[in-house]
Amino acid sequence: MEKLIITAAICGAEVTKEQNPAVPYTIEELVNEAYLSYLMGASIIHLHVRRDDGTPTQDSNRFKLAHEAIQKACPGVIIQFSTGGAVGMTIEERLDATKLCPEMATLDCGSVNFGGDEVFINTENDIIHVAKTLQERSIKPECEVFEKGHLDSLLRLHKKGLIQGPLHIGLVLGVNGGMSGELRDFHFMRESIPSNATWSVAGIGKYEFPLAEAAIIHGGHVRVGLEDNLFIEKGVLAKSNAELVAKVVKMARSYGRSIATPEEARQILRIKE
Ligand code: KMH
Ligand code: ZN
Repeated sequence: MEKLIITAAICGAEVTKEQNPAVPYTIEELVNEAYLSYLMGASIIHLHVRRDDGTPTQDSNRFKLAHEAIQKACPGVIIQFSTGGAVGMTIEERLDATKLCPEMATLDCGSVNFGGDEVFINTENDIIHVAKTLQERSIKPECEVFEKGHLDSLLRLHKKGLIQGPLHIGLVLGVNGGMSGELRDFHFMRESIPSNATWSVAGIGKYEFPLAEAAIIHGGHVRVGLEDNLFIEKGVLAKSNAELVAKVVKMARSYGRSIATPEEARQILRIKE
């Protein structure tokens, strides 16, 4: 089976140090979390940034600091900027950092409730606009889908030529308000992905490791990290992102799947085509 690409989502925009002190805020903390995850086997770093007080920001100056420092600490690693940012940011604010032309960035393929009054808004015009911006800047998108309608929208827009392939799809399952991370739902999503697309799964909260295992078995790729889940096992906080990555590496080895280097990940994702 193809080697496994592990993405480390080290920070996110919603989780806080109050929930888990290992959540990185400062540039130094971000770089440290990225570096240890990379050493452990992550070939992609999914990157959000924060102000030192933890406030999420999409400011390109802040991204520049993190981007350059992570590139220096983790030679060759693929850095994937979030264009999702935090709930409530405008689409232009969310795209600000893409002017730095990172190798990858997310393309969120639909709107979803994020609990309480929070709605993560991605209108069809937003999706088309982000896709066009990424294409103009030669940035490989990871097309994030939180439920089946997002996947259908993505495939429809791809067919119309508005989202460029080769497609790499990130299933994000288990968000409160999105599709659950139950295996039945995972299989429905997986089976709906065209065979010429690559895909990865991020299970939120308790779904992180069951879905990582399912992806390993079924030939997909895996995203883990404190953005998605704060616990290494039920009731035990993860000490670092690297600890979460290490658990996936061990799991992959137990199924005979070896881990892709960043260069192998580029080939699998056809980044250089
Ligand atoms: N923080 C969420 C509102 C992405 O990175 O593109 C959006 C998110 C998705 O995390
Ligand atoms: Zn994210």
